[in-house]
Amino acid sequence: MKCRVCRGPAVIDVRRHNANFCGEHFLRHCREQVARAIKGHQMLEAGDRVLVAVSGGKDSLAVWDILVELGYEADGLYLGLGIDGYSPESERFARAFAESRGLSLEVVDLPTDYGYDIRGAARSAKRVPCSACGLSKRHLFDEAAERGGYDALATGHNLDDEAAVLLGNVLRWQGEYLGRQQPVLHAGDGFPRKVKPLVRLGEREMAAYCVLRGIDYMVEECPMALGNKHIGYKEALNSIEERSPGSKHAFYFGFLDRAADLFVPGDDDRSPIRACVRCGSPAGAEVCAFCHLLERAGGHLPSNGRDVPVRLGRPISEAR
Ligand code: Q46
Ligand code: ZN
Ligand code: ZN
Repeated sequence: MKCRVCRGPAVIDVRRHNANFCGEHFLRHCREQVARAIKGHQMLEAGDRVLVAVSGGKDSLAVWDILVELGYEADGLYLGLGIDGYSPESERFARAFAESRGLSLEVVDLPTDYGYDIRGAARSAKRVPCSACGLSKRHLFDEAAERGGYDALATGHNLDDEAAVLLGNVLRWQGEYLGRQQPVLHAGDGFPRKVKPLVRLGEREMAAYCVLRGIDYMVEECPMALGNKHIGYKEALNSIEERSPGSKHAFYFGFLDRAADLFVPGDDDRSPIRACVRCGSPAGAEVCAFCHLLERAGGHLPSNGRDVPVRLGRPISEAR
């Protein structure tokens, strides 16, 4: 097996591209794919300040590393979910990576800062854990990106993730979700720009990237992921990809090229956005979904010691 670029010994094959790479040229391939995604989907501009949503897993640490390599000013935010046997370990990987690279990482901890954890919130709100988790992450990452004045919020979603989510949405023709399934969502209504720079790279490539870059990451999946539908969709796509390399890429990018626009809501279909009366975040109703979850879970907004709720750092009255 020889590297496509230098004909030296290859360390990885990427069947989707019908190519093998040595370590050096594989890392270059990953950076090029990210740069191409960023340019092709107008995710970022030179000099943008980016907040990276960091979980301690391979994808979020790799995207952070690549963005820094490409010259962006990228800080991390780790959100502790309070899941025993998972959260403390993944936080250690996130912190160790940031320290080893001299990068800035903010840590927000749900139990400490907001008085709830994902299992408890799911139970009291009668939601599945991943739904309570997704809502919390969306709210808190958006909030941190706005508060920090970042140009964009980057997540580590890779091609396998996006293709699996797309399959799930297509199986049930969930138009609203399909309308939001873009590699970039533009800023507006108090929401930050959101970008997914890894959409041109698969899961296996991200694991190889981390190994070659010496990035230690949390290998174990979140225990709540076991048995969720997303994993089933990934397995189904993996078996198709095995027989027909390139299928995931064709499925996802074919959707973006030919169908995604059909599902983007027109201005008349968008619900009006106002400021949540409790936390000031953009909301479709008087109280945002996150504040409802907090209430049900018996949590609280962070306090600055004067019993004034804060948007992590600033009293809410000053935040907006
Ligand atoms: S962290 Fe959260 Fe995932 Fe765990 S509870 Fe579900 S959504 S599985 S990416
Ligand atoms: Zn090479
Ligand atoms: Zn709110």
